[in-house]
Amino acid sequence: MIKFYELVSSLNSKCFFSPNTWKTRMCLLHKGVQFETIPVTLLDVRGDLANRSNKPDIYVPAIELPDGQFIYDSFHIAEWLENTYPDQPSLFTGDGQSTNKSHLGHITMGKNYARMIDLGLGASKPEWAVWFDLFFPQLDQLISDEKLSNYFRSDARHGPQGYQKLMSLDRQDLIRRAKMNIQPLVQILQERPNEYFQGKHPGLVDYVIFGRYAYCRMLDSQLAKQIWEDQGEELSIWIDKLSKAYDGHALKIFQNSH
Ligand SMILES: N[C@@H](CCC(=O)N[C@@H](CS)C(=O)NCC(=O)O)C(=O)O
Repeated sequence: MIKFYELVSSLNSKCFFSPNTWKTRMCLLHKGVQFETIPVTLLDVRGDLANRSNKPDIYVPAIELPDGQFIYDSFHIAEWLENTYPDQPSLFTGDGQSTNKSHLGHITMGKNYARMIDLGLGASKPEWAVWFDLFFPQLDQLISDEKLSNYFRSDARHGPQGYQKLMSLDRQDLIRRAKMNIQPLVQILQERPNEYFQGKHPGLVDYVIFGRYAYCRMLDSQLAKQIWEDQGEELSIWIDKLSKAYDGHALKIFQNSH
C-alpha cells in the first residue's frame, strides 16, 4: 500500500495542520487510492525521512510507493496520480470524466489554473501571504515536545529574532487581510452557485483551497469560521460538501483532531 507522510506536532497527534499535505490527502481520495498515513514531525522530515528516502531536501507531503520509491511535492504527486490512475476522474478537468476520456487541452488548462492557485492562495510565504503569520501562535502552542519546540522557535528557522517578531504581529490586521484573501473565492462561488472551483466536480484547485481551510480549521476552528464560513453562504456550502466527500473523510479528521 502507498505510504502517505503526514506532518504532526507529535507522533500520537491527529491534528493534521499542514495545508500542503491536505492537498495530497484529497487527491489520493479523489483517485480512489488506498493509503496508509505515516505521521512525521518537522524533525523527522529532516532526519529519518531524509535519510530513508536518500533525499536530503525532501519535504512533506511525500508518498512512498510499495517499491520504495519516494515522490514529493503535492503538485508533482497530483501529476503522478493523474497519469497513474487514468481510469479515475481527472484531477484537472472538473467535469467528472476520467483522465483517459479527457482532451489533453482541457487537462492542461485545468492544470495551469491549479498551478496558479497553488502558487498564489495555496502558498504560505510569510513575505506576502498572511496565513503562516496569522496562525503562528496557534501552531507554536500545538508543539509541546521541548526539542521540537526549540527547533520550531529557532533563529535557524525564522531568522534573527524571527520568533519574537512573528509573535508580536498585529493579529487584527492579519485577520482583516486573511478575510480579504477569501473575498475572490466567495465571489467566484456566487457567480457559479453550487459548483466547485475546478468545475461541476472538484479538482486540485478545490483541494489546494480546502487545504488552506483545513489548516485554519485544525489550528483554530473559531477563527477559521470567522474567516471562511461567515463570509458567505456559498463558501460555507462548498466547505460542507468537501468535508463530507469521500465518506466524510475530512469531517472525521476535524472531529477527532483533539
Ligand atoms: N510546494 C510544496 C510545499 C511543501 C512544504 O512546504 N512542506 C512543509 C510542511 S507544510 C515541510 O515539509 N517543511 C519541512 C521543513 O520545513 O523542514 C508542496 O506543495 O508540496
